[in-house]
Amino acid sequence: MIETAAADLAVLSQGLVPLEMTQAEVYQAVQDNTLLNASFWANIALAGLSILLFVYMGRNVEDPRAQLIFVATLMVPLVSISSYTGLASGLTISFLEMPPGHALAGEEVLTMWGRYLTWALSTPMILLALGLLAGSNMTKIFAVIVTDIGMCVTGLAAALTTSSHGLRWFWYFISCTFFLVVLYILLVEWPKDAEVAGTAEIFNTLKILTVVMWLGYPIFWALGAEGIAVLDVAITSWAYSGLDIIAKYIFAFLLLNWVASNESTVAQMADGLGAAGSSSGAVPADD
Ligand code: RET
Repeated sequence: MIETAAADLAVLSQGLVPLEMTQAEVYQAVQDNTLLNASFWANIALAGLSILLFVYMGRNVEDPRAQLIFVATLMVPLVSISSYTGLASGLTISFLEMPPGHALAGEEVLTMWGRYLTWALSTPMILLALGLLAGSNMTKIFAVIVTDIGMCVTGLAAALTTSSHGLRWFWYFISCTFFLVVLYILLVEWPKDAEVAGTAEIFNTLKILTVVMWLGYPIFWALGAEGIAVLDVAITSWAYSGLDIIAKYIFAFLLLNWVASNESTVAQMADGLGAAGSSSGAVPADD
């Protein structure tokens, strides 16, 4: 207590402003940046509309597997509305001083760390829905979800590291390695499963949409204020918000629309959910 007060006094006596901003000050900074604020509110509105639409679309779905796809997909706009409310209120934004070597070294950069945190909740739901659609076995669903969470959490670490510029990029590299595993399952494993399950056509459409959109996130991270800073904070935020609109709401609409009109296909799908090691769903022989 006394030490903290002494440290505060030392800071003030040197004429320095303490780095920490109050939540109200961060909120004011967001309010003052109309373009940035709009990138949050556009998504709050779209997430709200998506929730209502998806609940309506799923009202008659009865098959448990189709229902699970609906529940997982519905979680995406639910997490999104919370995520963007956290950003719009300043709760999940911090101003961080960039380390030496960074393009904005010594400056305080607005960091939307809440995005990376909430991706760790929304992206596993997208992957669960896709894995169920492909008729994946449990092992692949588990593997893709844990590596995806690893990607988001290490991406969060990259954004929050202020001690060393090199370590920011090392975290980024680790996150990209996790991402490669996710891409491998999406591009190599699940297409084969979807072929067997009879859902290849819709799966491949959603796979392309997902892979193309998801590749945009690490690119904009690298170009934005947290990376090499060629894009300003509001533009980067709009880039993420735009990707979110396609990767979440449009993706979810296409998936749920297909599931609602092909419920019987989903109900009859051969899958490996009961047998962790196989993709056929066959009961293993006991000899
Ligand atoms: C980061 C930076 C570090 C390297 C990589 C990233 C990838 C992020 C991705 C995010 C996808 C988010 C979605 C959100 C929907 O709610 C963390 C930007 C690889 C792929 C689809």
